[in-house]
Amino acid sequence: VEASIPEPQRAAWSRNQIQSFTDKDGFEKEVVRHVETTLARSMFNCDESAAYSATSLAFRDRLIKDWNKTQQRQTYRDTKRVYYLSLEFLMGRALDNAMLNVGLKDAAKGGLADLGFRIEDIIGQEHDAALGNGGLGRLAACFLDSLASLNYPAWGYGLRYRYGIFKQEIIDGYQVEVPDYWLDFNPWEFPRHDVTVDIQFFGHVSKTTKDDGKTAAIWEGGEIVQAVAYDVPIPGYDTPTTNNLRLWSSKASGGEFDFQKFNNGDYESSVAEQQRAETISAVLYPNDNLERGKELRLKQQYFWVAASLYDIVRRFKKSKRGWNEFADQVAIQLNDTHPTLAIVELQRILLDIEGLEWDVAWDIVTKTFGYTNHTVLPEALEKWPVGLVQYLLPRHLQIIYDINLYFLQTVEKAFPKDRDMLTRVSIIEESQPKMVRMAHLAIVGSHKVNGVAELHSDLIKTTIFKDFVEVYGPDKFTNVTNGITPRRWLHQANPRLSELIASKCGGNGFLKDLTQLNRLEAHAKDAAFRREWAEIKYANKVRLAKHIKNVTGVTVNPAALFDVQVKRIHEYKRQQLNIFGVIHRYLTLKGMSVEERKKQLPRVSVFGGKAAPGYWMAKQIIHLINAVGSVINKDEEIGDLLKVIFLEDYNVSKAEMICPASDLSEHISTAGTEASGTSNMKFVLNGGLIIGTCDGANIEITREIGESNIFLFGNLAEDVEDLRHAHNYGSHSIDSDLEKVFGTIESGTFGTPHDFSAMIAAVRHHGDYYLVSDDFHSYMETHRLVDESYRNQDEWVSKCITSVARMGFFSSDRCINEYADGIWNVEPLVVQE
Ligand code: OAK
Repeated sequence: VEASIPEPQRAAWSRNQIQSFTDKDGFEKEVVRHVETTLARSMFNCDESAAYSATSLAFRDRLIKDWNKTQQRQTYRDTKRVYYLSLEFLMGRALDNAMLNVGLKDAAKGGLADLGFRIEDIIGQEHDAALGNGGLGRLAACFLDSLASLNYPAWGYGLRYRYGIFKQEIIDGYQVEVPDYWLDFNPWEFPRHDVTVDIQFFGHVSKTTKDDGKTAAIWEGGEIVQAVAYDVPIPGYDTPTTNNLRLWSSKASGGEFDFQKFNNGDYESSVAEQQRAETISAVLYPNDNLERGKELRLKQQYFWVAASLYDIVRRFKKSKRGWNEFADQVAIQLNDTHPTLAIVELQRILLDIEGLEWDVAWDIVTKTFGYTNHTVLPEALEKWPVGLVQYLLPRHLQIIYDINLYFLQTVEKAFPKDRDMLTRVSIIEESQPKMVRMAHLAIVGSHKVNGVAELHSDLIKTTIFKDFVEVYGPDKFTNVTNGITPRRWLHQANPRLSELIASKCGGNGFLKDLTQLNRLEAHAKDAAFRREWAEIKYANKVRLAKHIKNVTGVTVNPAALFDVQVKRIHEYKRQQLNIFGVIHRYLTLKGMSVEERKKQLPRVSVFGGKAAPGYWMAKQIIHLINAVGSVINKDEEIGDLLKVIFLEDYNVSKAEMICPASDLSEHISTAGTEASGTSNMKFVLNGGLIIGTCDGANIEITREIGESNIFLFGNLAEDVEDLRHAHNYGSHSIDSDLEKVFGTIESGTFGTPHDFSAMIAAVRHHGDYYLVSDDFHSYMETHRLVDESYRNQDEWVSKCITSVARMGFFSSDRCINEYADGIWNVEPLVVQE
């Protein structure tokens, strides 16, 4: 609705709107109506799937109203908006979240019970929206939740992949990838066939002389692909603000297929063209912290960025403001370098289409963008061959060269005669072939660059972006430590704990101001409270144990210590260290007398996570975990003392079940490699303790919760370089306990030793880049401390309560407020109901 429609008219419309349900009976009526009309089924054959659909539609109807009003309010008030550009949004399920955020879950629970359903079963029907790989994508989803909950006028922009991250099956201990077709029935998206953008690729650039005698570039020819908008409502918690996530889907321009070709009998090629266009948004690249440089990936990036910018500029132009106000109205955040072409695209729009002068345009561009870096791993830093960019986006390459030229001129002035400096900071890498360095382009085109935890933000300033700190000074670089949404990761995932916390924190206020958790601290020594707390943890473990039994057939004892490592499988995250540690534990148990064994603490080691399909070593790690599990889990001498479980297809909804059930979780990356980590926060918030290295956000978690509440081990980031150097150029002796582990693997205990020889060789013969051997002893010692500590349950539970009480800092609300203040300069839009 346009802002120009007179207020009385609008008020009349809203009075006449159908009222949404507000209680159980109203909800039931809506469900029946949707089953019988929308789904065209009778209530007599309404199964769980139909009940899920109808429940979702009932809540969706409610959301739509808030959503429309939010969009109207934001248009009418026309304040500055934030645009979060992310190639990944790992949303998980929407229904439970919508019910909680709207505040009518109890009504739905009662209504579904009346209709003969259990609400958990209905929630469980939903397919995860898994349009992301891991940390970066899930962070984007938490940010959307916080932006809406805090009433910021904000949009997410992404791609509507037909296939999200693959489903993982474990067959004979190996990962097998199965396509994730998730769009069968998705009530949470709204196709906007009227919101389309034509996106150009290839072609050539010519010059023309304008009326004023100046020359302008014209990008012509090539091919056009159409972007179609699909909108997903993002409800805030306990607020009517419902923001929009806009995902673009690709389609051949000019309709279904080319009728000309069809009529000429060339049916195949007309369909082929359509399919080629649709390929752009077909599949999410399944790599985490790794860039493969595929042409289709670059096409995806430009397609999404160009459609989003067109949309943003179109919205800005409606306000009839001058370009000098653009950066006061628009903040665009780049989630890593994937959307960096947006910088070039905005410069192109301002220069070639709007006719602004270069300097005027560039000033607007740099004031508009902020860039968040999410990794220091060299293999994840994006670079594109100049030739590929030239071929796909000829005009953009020219602009990149100009950006680089002007940038290098300023560097040259500040650092005269320092050729090396110019070579190092250049956006173009003078390699064979030449490459465009996207991180450099992102830094040059943004007014702020941030890392995602203190250590990480310090590291980017002293390593990969060191030269840029010299060029721009330190103020351009800042830190915003990651956070998580307590709505999903506590209230939704762990309702009983959330309720218990609310009973001591004066209600649900902590869900919007997580620092209120500190009111719990006084209760850590209260024995009755600790009992209730422990009872909830136990119940959560029973639930996970049932799931484990269902999917693996293995019985685990819920009284055992649940030791969990779930995240993408990557050598730097060191699942190999964990499984070597498990083998060591097994050997130790095997070496004990029956009497001694009886004194040991039972453990369940739970692993989960996907390996990128092309990451061979990560797949070997999965195989080893499964091979070890199948031997240990059958060993009757060991019984409950040790079980090793690999849970297949780890995803957001499984995380919601796993986090509440862990006693100990592992965040054991080589120091200096994990930018932040966010599951560390989820596990602590759910009353589990951490074993971890001094890496990423573990460091700040330690500072907040206290050193006595976390099990830290291993070498520090500052020592990593020297250790690696020593491995390669000095002597490298392997920890003797680790050698025993290797010996056991090599003896064939876990199947054909050859399968695992590369993993062992990586430590023994190839420089042990991830410092597995260096940290092994300290890791095992620390696990012994964990056992000791867990024996004293009173103390353990008070540690857990104290930790939760001190986790207030790690809310994504705090994080979003820091971005809003320090980078975007935007204010919440207060809702007057
Ligand atoms: C993925 C692709 C390219 C670059 C980085 C990533 C990524 O997922 N990085 C992760 O981002 C998270 C959110 O900031 C961090 O918590 C993780 O430590 C980091 O690995």
